[in-house]
Amino acid sequence: MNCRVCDKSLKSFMSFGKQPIANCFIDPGKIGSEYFFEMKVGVCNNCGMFQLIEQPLPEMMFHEEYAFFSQTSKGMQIHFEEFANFVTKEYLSEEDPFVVELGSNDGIMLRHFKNAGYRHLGVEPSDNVAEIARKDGVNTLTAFFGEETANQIKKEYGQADAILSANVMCHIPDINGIANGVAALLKPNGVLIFEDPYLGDVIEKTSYDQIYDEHVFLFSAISVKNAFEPHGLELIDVLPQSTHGGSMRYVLGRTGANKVSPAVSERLTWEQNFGLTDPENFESFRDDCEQSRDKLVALLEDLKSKSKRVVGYAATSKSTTILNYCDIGPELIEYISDTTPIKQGKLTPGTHIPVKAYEEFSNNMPEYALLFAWNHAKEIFENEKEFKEKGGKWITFVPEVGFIG
Ligand code: JHZ
Ligand code: ZN
Repeated sequence: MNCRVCDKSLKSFMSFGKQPIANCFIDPGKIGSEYFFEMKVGVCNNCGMFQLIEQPLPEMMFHEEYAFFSQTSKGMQIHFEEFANFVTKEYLSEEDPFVVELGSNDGIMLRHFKNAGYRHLGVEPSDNVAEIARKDGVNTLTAFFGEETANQIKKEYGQADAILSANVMCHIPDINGIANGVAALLKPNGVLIFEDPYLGDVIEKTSYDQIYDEHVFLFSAISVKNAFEPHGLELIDVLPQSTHGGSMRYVLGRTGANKVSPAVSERLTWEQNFGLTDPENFESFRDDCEQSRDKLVALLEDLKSKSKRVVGYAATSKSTTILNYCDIGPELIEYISDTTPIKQGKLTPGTHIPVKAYEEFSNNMPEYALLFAWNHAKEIFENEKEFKEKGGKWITFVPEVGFIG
């Protein structure tokens, strides 16, 4: 296997075992037809990119039945309004700007540009979520983004002032194709701004559930700089975000066209000192993952031996890695409640725990709830005061396995 970015040889430092498609919730009648792949990960010795060794084909993950809708969380709605304001204030000073978003999902961010009257275009491969955006008046093209799409957009709309993406860039294996597309589509003074879960947070918090089929990469400032520099794109700012358990927003422009914020060199130095891209340090990350897994299974088995009722809260994409790596099924977790209708009545990928509507949880509260959406803990604890008042206990596994809230 060679690195997807720089083509140098790549070694795996650990495997999370057989994993299914993280968002492929299955009909109870269709057990037996699931696709699995061995989820091994590695870090490139040359460019520092953390990546999956094997990733299922994009069409298997993103299609007209994609189960993740960005608007399900209030916190994320607020976050994307702030993101849009940040872009407008800092980077849209030219007249009649054109904003493009890659992987615009249901239009959670672009609608703010639409509302402000800006020319905009979303590029989204999953047609069901794209349709929601279109119904909302957000101009959306159903397509995967690459050099070809970039050139089509340029022909039809002209070059872009800002190309944005949130929790999308780390999903796309052909990062060089994306970078070429961006280089073709961006105005001379345009910017590429994207954010994704940050490798530094994943390592520090042992939040290994950020690793699943869709996340082919986990970025750091070092690896982003190395990936985009050969395409004439320079890292000009980095801004840490609290979303998804710790993310990083990267701002890039054409090389030499912008002032580079001191935050860039500060972050690069921090990552170097931390050893964020040193393959040796991943041996200890592997040990941390194994310990976390063993503790979580021990805790759930202990509760089971005491005949306690344990349910899961939120059938997140991340939970697929936890459940399959830890081999946790319906014998340890009665069901998982989730607010997304398309997931309800189905079974979790690979481990077949029933997914039920939120009302199942609120109408008959369990003694323990395993918080799979730990990244939304603040919002959830505020909404679930009654669960605590009734003596309910939250279980988490980030940054440590134990009880919280
Ligand atoms: P949440 C998604 O990951 C998918 P996920 C994607 N691949 C990605 O990169 C990241 O986002 C960034 C449910 N829920 O946001 C709704 C409740 O039931 O952690 C959703 O099914 N009750 C694009 O899936 C799921 O959680 C609640 O109160 O790990 C979303 O989980 C809340 C807040 C959520 O993302
Ligand atoms: Zn590499």
